[in-house]
Amino acid sequence: MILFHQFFDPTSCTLSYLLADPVTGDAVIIDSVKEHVGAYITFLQEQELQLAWILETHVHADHITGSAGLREFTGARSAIGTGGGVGCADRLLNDGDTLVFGNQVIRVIPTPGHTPGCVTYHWRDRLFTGDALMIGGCGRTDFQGGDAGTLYDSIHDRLFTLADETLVYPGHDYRGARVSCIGQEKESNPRLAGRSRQEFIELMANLDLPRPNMMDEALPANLRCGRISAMDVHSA
Ligand SMILES: N[C@@H](CCC(=O)N[C@@H](CS)C(=O)NCC(=O)O)C(=O)O
Ligand SMILES: [Fe+2]
Repeated sequence: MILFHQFFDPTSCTLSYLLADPVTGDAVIIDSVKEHVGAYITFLQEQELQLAWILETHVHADHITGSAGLREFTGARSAIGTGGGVGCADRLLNDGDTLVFGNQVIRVIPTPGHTPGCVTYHWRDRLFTGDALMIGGCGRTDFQGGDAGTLYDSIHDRLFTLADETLVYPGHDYRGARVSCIGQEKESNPRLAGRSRQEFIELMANLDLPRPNMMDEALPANLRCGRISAMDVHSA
């Protein structure tokens, strides 16, 4: 039985993850994408898994979460870091909280900076870092309450203190990479390696990135746990 599956959404370059307990068949999905809810459900059925948790690493600006559809079809509960302003989630997560599915445990590590409510999920030998630490990159800090100094501290104090061999599975990759590890990012991440906190803040202030294409529809929908409102279409 499958324990771990990585999904890729080519439109937003989002990486989503399905984790499952091989004994009980309980599963968790991290950072689902609305357009792929049908594919996730087919996958769960084929693998005879029951979805227990729908987890978000943060309020996404570039795609709409699959949370609403998954909750409706599977009855699974949703969870997101506290501080993200998402009151509709079934559970709001704090530092050190644990999520249990079958005999598996996920630990919550707050990693704010890209947004104030960003969390990293730690399961077994791997981290799901969302848009805190990416492979050879990191989340931008120029909107959604982002703060480069806070992101630097999250990465250095909460992630780079973990064992070098801990695997890093990010929320996005724009260059075709799929997995890294803490040791590799410490040594060779071009935004971080050899840079002081002040240098990192300066670099992040000058990235000059275009806004995500879907930002205006994604943000309000994700703040409602993925439920679409006629209001969004109206105001768009
Ligand atoms: N062109 C992309 C923009 C993607 C983007 O801004 N991604 C955010 C994550 S929500 C980010 O932090 N990117 C970091 C980077 O590009 O260095 C889109 O429209 O989706
Ligand atoms: Fe993001």
